[in-house]
Amino acid sequence: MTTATQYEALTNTTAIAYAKDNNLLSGSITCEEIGDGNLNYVFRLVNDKGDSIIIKQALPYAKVVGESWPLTLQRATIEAETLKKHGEFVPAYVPRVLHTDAVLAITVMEDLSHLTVARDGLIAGQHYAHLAKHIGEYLAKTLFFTSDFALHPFEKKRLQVAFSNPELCKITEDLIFTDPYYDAPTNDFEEGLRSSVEALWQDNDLQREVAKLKRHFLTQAEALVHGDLHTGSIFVDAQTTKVIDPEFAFYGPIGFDVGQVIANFTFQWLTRQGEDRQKIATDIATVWQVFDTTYRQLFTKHYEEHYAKVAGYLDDHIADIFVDTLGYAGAELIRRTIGLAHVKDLDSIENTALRLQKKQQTLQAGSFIIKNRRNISSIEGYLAHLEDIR
Ligand code: SR1
Ligand code: MG
Repeated sequence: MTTATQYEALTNTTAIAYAKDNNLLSGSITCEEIGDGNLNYVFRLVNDKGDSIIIKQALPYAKVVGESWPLTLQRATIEAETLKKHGEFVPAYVPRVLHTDAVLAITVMEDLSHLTVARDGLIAGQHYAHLAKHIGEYLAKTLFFTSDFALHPFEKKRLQVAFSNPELCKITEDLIFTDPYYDAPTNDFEEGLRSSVEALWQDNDLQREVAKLKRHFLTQAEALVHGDLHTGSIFVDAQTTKVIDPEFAFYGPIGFDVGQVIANFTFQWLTRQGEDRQKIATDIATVWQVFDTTYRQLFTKHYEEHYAKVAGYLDDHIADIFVDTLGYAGAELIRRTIGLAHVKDLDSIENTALRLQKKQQTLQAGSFIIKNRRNISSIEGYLAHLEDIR
């Protein structure tokens, strides 16, 4: 094994040398950089026996913007440690971490390239029978078991410090909760949306509610959240679901992860019709129902404090998570339409009039659920409101 003393960005050639030096792969190796995300390099290495690994390397800046946006390398450690921590509770739903290197900001993982990025599969019209159930279970277990309900308070606070992730949180604070709500230079929207966007900037009721969501995001250290749980962070096939990329992980509100998932399924709901749309509606309901049922079971079995048995306490807690979930889902819908980082679900619609219509609907849905989240009491109620979007 070799130990680097200073950071250096890998190339295909040095990635192969790294794998050999660290006994990660032997034989004749080929390597390809396959990363399509906003922040990192992802190298896939294959040897002559067909064995393969992934080497993910954080860059010292945000790839989506360039070297003018420096970014901490510490996020590689956060990502690897989150995969390991979440893997204690849902080993089936996260990739195995094979090796880490804090100096080079490298995480070596099992290769999941036989699976499809869920967003790409869904855009191609696929439907994955187990995806929603798996994600509901992933959410309930990772969030419950890293919360105060499952951990001794000393261990919870130790983890909260270990997973302090201020720079990546700041990106979320700006890109999700602030920039889309004023004329920020990071925003990126089509001219055809300008009047709708300016209406959001003038909507005091909306701004008032987003300010509360931001404060909640900043202050509610409930569980070790993934922090960027969109469908581009999920690999899938008919049987398997794997959640990747938790570099934005930190101790935050439970509803943030659940809301991002619901929003990203909602992009699909908005862009599909008929039976295909109905399948996504069922997925949205399943994510919430499986999360709700599993989280309740875990709470009932594992939470042992005096307040565990207080009638109504668990119901109130779940109701609070649901309200947060809707608020964060609304914020994700809006930022992915007019903020810096978009989603292919909307941007890949070729017909301009249709694309603008879907984006308007997304903004309408996001704004409505943020402002009315406390009056929507069930996931069916959420889906019924989506049906009213014109
Ligand atoms: C500068 S990073 C932009 C976005 O990409 C990541 O995947 C997160 O979603 C972040 O908000
Ligand atoms: Mg990511």
